[in-house]
Amino acid sequence: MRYLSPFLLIALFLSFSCSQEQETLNDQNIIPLPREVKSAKGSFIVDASTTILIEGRGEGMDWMGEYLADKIGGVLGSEISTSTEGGNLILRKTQGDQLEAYNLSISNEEIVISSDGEPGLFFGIQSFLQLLPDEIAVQRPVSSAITIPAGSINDQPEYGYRGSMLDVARHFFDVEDVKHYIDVMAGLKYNYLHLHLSDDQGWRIEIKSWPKLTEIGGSTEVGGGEGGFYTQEEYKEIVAYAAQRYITVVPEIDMPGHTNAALASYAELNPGVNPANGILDSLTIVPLDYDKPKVNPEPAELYTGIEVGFSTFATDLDLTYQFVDDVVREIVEMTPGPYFHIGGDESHVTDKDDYIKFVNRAQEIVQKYGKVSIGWDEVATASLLPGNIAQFWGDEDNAVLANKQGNKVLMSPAKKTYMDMQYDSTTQLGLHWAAYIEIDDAYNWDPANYVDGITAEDIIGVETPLWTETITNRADIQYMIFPRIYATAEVAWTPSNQRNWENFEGRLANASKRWEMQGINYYKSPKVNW
Ligand code: TNX
Repeated sequence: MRYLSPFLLIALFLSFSCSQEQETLNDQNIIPLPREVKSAKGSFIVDASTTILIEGRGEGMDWMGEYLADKIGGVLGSEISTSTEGGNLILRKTQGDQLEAYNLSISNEEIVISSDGEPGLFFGIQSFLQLLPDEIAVQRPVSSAITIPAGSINDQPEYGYRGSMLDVARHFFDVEDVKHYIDVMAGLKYNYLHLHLSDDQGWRIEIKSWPKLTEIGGSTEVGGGEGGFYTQEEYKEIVAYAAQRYITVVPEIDMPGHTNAALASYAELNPGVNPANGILDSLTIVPLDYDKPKVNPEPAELYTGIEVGFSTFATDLDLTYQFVDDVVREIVEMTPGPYFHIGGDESHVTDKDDYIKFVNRAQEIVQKYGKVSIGWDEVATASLLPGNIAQFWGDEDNAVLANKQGNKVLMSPAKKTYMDMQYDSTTQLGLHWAAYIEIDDAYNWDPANYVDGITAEDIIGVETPLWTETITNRADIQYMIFPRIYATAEVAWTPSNQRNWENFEGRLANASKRWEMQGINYYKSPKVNW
């Protein structure tokens, strides 16, 4: 008989005394809620003899098998093996084009997770992991035999784009923090990570042809801290870590506004001194007067405050477009996903015609390098190229404008999805210019009827951004996203006629047991019976 360590014995005892194993298969531990969960007679016992069978070839299949074996091994307290010949926990890649849909079926003899695509298999694994004991969250051995009630889950997402944005420009977060963020997203079946890589306060991605962007522009952040940036190697590491979890990175370079960090790095990108008033235009709210000759542009000063809307590129300079071309080219070379985000928000000191001219040219550059542009909803005031996306955050007219041009909308209403918004008036972190967003507010809305005239067909999906003017470390990130990132995951995945706040609230309380074990700094909303 295998030697049982005292630790494992205690763990076994605890598992009997506070067993959380389910009697029948149900959805009470699964977020986002699956389409269909059916229970059946019987159960499957996962133990050291369980073998993962990998059926069907594909780039990520072996990794996925190991990932699952690792997680299960952690709660069993013993390793389990993977095989391509035989086994009773089957990862089955099937023929077809439903790459995100999956089926999970549990009988006395076997468990089968099947999908036409690797993403679907990965999502099936996430649902399966949520059926296992909570100790899975910390890889703590709990029982040498785990009973899973028989039944089946049939599932597929409502929207193809389920994203979250992390602002690494206002405060910089290192690679490990980003990986932590990715892990949270992966568990909730998100598939796009939007990285806000530049803003007035910082430039966070190495561009080899313009090295001062990070040398100078990356040297500080809101509040005057030391800032930071990702080398190209680090960025590739983030992209690869995300890709392994079936998450596609969407890089954003915000322009022509929100560009002070670039303007501080290179004098020649500045509009220059406006002779009309003698003021450095990029630091004023005075509209530029392009008819007047520019004199001696000076670099902007680094900026560590949180006001927005004071900076702009010189939209009439050829050099500006050479710069945009270089930046887009270098980032595209490292970005396998289909999208490049050009920002375009709050360019309050760019003349309207200049703004349109700039957005049109930026889109062409992105298209030249083979990517589809996404821009904040203001870009719909320019001429969107076919297929480009407007990310709705506040102005409904802009969403409608995009729709009229035949372009799709990505839904990020600030009043529902902005995780930097405070929960209520007592929240210490965050802002509240758009709204206070309690967990039920983040849950109770429907992307398909939020904006008049924009329906499900007009939408590619939903994204929940975390802006970080007030967020300085990982604990802060956790406080703002737990639990709201769970709510938006379900808004994006589960059809709205299946969603129900009371039911979600119960599942959220169940999920919090894992956060407690992991030491996650979550917001204990009074709306939830934790
Ligand atoms: C608005 S929403 C912004 C960001 C800020 C955020 C703070 C959008 C496209 N722009 O620059 O960080 O509000 O909540």
